[in-house]
Amino acid sequence: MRILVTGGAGFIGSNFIRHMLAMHPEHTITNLDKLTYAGNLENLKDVEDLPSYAFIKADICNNTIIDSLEFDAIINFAAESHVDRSILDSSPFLQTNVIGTQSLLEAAKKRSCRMLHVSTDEVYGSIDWGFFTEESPIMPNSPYAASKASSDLLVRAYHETFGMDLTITRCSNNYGPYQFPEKLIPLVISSALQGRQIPVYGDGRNVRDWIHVNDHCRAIDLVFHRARAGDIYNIGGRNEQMNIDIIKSLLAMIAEKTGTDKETLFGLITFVKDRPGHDRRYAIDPTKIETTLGWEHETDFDKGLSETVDWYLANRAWWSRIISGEYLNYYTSQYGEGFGR
Ligand code: NAD
Ligand code: TDX
Repeated sequence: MRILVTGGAGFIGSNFIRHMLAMHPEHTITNLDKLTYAGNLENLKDVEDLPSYAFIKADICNNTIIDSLEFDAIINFAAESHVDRSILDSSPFLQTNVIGTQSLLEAAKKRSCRMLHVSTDEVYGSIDWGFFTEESPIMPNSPYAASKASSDLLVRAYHETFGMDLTITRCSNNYGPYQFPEKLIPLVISSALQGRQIPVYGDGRNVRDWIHVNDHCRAIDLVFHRARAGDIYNIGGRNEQMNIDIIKSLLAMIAEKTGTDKETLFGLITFVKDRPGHDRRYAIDPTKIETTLGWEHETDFDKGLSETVDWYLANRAWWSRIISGEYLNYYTSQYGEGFGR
C-alpha cells in the first residue's frame, strides 16, 4: 500500500514512520509535512535514504498538491499540537486542524481511500473521576482541543454521509524521543540540563495519563490495518501521574545520571500562574482496543521515563539546535532552497 502520512516530521509522526518502515516493508510511505516550527526532518535522518520513503514539503490545506499525489491511504498526524500556543493564537489551529482535515477528507473521498485520523483524549475535556470511553461526550476546553474535536466531528460526518472508510484514534499524553521541547517532559529535561527554571502551572497537581510513543505507534498500526470503517479507538497507558510527581522523578533521575546535586535541581521548580482553562485530569479507558484488537501498552513508565532522559542526554545536539533555532536550516541544507513545492 502507498500510504500518505501527514505531519510525519513531528514527534509522533516521525516515530510512527520509523515503526512502519521497520515493521511493514510491504508499504511505501510518503511523508507530507509543512515543516512548521514543530516539524524537523532531523527526526528522520536515519530513514531518509530508504527507497520506501519519500518526503514532500506541503500544507495539508493545499488540495492542488494533494490531488497531484498517488496514494492508497492517509494517516493524518498533521496538526498544531500545543495547548499554550492555541491560547495565544487559535487561528493556525483552526486552519490546519479543521480546514486541513477537511481537505484530506476530500482527497480521500475522490480516491475512495481509507483514512486514519489521529486525535487526542483532550476532545473529551476534563474528568474528575472515572475514565473516558469512546462514548464519552466531546467537551473540549482549550482552542486546541476544540479544533481537534471539530476535526473528529468532520471525520464522523464524512463517514456517515459518504460511507467512507474512516477511523479515529484518541490517545493520551505521549512521551519519548524526538518530542519538541515545549511539551512538559522534554521541557523539564532540557531546562534542568541548562540550569533554567522549570515552570509548574497552578498547583502542579493536574493529572495526565502518560503513554510511551512506541506503544501509541503500535496501536495506530493495528487500528490502521484492522479497524472497521467508522471505528473510534481510545489509546491510553493506564498510567495516571500528577505533573509535580513527574517533574520530581525526572529531576531525581537527572541528578543521579549526571552527578548533579539533587537539591540544586529541585530548586529550579517554579510555580507560576495557571494555564487558562487548564484541564484537571485526563484518564483514558483503553478496554476497547485491548479486547477487540489485542493491543496493550508495553512500556513500564519508570523505565520509559529513564530511557527518555537517557535519550535527551545522548541527543543534546538535537534539542540544542531546536532551542537555538538552527534546526530550521536542516531542510535547506539537505534539499536546497528549490526542493518541494
Ligand atoms: P508535533 O507538533 O510534534 O508535530 C506536528 C507536525 O505536523 C509537524 O511536523 C508540523 O510541521 C506538521 N504540520 C503542522 N501543520 C501542518 C500543515 N498545515 N500541513 C502539513 N503539516 C503540518 O505534534 P505531535 O505531538 O507529534 O502530534 C501529532 C498528532 O497526534 C497531532 O494530531 C496531535 O493532535 C495528536 N496527539 C498528540 C499527543 C501528544 O501527547 N503529543 C497525544 C494525542 C494525540
Ligand atoms: O511548562 C509547563 N508547565 C506545566 O505545568 C508545561 C509546558 C506544561 N505544564 C503542565 C500542563 C499540563 O497539565 O503539564 C501538563 C502537560 O502539558 P503539555 O506537555 O503542554 O501537554 P497537554 O496540555 O497535556 O497536551 C498534550 O497531550 C495531549 C499534547 O501537547 C497534546 O498535543 C495532546 O493532544
